[in-house]
Amino acid sequence: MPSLRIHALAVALALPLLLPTTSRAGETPSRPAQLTLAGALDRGGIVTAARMQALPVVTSAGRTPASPAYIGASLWSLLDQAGLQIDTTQRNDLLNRYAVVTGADGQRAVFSLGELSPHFGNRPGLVAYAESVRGAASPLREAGAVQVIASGDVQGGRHVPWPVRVEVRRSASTLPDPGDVISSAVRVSGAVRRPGTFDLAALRALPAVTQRVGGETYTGVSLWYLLNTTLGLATDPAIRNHAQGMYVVATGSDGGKAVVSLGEIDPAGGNQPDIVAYLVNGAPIEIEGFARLILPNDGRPTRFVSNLVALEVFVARP
Ligand SMILES: Nc1nc2c(c(=O)[nH]1)N[C@H]1C(S)=C(S)[C@@H](COP(=O)(O)O)O[C@H]1N2
Ligand SMILES: [Mo]
Repeated sequence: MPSLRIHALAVALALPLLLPTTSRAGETPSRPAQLTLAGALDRGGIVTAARMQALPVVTSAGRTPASPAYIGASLWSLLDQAGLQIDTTQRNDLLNRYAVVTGADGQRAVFSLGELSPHFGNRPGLVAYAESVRGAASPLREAGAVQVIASGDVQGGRHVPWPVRVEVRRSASTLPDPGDVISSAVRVSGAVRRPGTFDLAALRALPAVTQRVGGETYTGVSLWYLLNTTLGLATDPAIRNHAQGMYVVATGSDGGKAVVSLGEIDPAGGNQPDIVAYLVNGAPIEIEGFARLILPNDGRPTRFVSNLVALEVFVARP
């Protein structure tokens, strides 16, 4: 609605009051927490008002007409503007990277760059600096001048009040190129309680799910079910929303990798219907190995790791 956009711009113009306008070293912060961009970025550093204002204003509708809509910039645009560093010697290196958002209370939320990128997941996240109730916009007052929200997540999804740091990293997977074979089993390891190796028979023994992507019908096992129910995520119950700070790396037999954040697939988060597929149109996948990762809502199939050999679950380190 146009009125919301005008209000959003008015709030954006008031941003210098909310965010630091300079980033001089040694300056005492006027607020208890500032948002800093760090890691594999050409232009990291403090997120100033000028930086936020340079980005397109986006809004995220509230759950009901009475609940607040959030106003801000997309997390993707903020990171993209800061110059994402990509190793061009690695194929699709962007998809082997993630951003971890840390709140002032230490809470962490992981976003894969694949889910944020408009070319792949196109769920760009929101760095909100204002809210709007029934068309009247005002700066965020509670829980920090900005908040990071996965606007596509369902209730209970990733939401970091008072974010102090967004760090971009390559995944922690160190699996070498396994030798470009036709895969016949996938090893699931890392932060799961019952790590194991699954061949075709083991996958077929789990509940089957079907997803249509483009013109194809894929049959397989829900990635969330496999990790959370079959293997058991090794979450720490003392850490609130611990799974939000975790991610899984799929590796193919040619060394191709893709990161999926657990927040993407958690039914209480992004609720994405991603599967480990072993049939395409009712027939074995074969040439692409015995199994392949399928992310039905990705705009292109680059994360559809074929000849799957490994799924490694990681907790993003602090
Ligand atoms: N293991 C592995 N999987 C991979 C790739 C790869 O190089 N290695 N390429 C990806 C890319 S870039 C694309 S476009 C799709 C192609 O899948 P399709 O042949 O089903 O279209 O596979 C994806 N899966
Ligand atoms: Mo591709």
